[in-house]
Amino acid sequence: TTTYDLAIVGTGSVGAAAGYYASQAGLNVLELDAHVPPHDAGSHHGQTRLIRHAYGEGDQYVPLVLESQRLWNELAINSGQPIFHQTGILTVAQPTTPFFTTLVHSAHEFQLPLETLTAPALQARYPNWHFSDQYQALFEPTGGYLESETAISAYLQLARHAGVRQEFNQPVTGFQRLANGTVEIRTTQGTYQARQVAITAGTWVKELLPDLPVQPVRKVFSWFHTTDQRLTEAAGFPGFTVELATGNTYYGFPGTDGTIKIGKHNGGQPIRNPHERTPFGTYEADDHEIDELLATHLTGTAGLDHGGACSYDLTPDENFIIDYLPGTDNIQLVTGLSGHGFKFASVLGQIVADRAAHQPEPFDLTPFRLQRFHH
Ligand code: PYC
Repeated sequence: TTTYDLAIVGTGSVGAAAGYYASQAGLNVLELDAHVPPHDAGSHHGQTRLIRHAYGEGDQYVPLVLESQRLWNELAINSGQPIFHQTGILTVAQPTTPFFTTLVHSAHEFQLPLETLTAPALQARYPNWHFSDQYQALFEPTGGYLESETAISAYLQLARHAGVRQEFNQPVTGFQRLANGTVEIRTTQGTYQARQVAITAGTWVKELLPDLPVQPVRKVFSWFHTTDQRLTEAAGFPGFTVELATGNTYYGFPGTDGTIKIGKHNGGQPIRNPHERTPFGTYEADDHEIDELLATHLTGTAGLDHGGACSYDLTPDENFIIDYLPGTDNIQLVTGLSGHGFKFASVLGQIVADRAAHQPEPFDLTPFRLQRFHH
């Protein structure tokens, strides 16, 4: 039987990128997934994901996201697909909040373009936004959004052409390290062997590694009707994140095709398995997730069109886990992306591929080690 250089367990956002970059590094790669990606059982569906460069979650993310952006642009060229839309990103919050101050700090630290707008200046530029003077806005012209499913399809197609073996609709049921270090992976349909493994199973990683400090959470997002041209991508309405004084945080995208997609970043329902991730509408609250934002701060929408259900894999500090499985040097783990990971999928895939190919590591990944939870 073949012993693969790298087997990927979970070929979603990070896995699809990892498989492609590993193939480019000359590795013999096996991609596994429980479904046929792109699909809606993970955390990559719903068409779009924001990409922000100045980063309210911490400076440690900026070198990663800048490389990620470079790789997305390269993927757009190599695939001929519209992966990235440079719409800019607007962040609205009270200027004393940690997210706001960290974002401003990261922009200074890495010399990223960032414009500050008072609440009246924000409304003058984007008349649909309404905030009192306790809020300020930050506009980052270089950010925007990614077409998430398009990007995954592009990676999978390029990987397939490069000779990567893709075994989809094949849930992984377990794995073990053999005496010689090779890893044996069992699926519902067979057994495979690989010298290195990357576990990029997203929300469902605990089905393989139940002890990880990762909490799956059901999340919904919604598309609202709009006929207001000012909310559209064509008119220059940017992607956005908003942190209200109530503590609720929202995000959204410029309108396209008569709808605008908006979600709530905090909250959601903790879940234990895929069955508990029920479709949009099964909770009363689903239809009202965005009420607060639309009632007071954003005008121009005209009722809910439809919604979707997705999931986050939250760590206790909402920072990523990028590491090796404890006690191993050939089983990589990328998980706990905590609802802000998609934008990094390209660089995380590159990191997995570099590690598997024993290439030097250009990033400081110590903030993302699993060990931080064991003090
Ligand atoms: O990281 O910008 C983000 C984001 C938006 C929605 C969920 N995460």
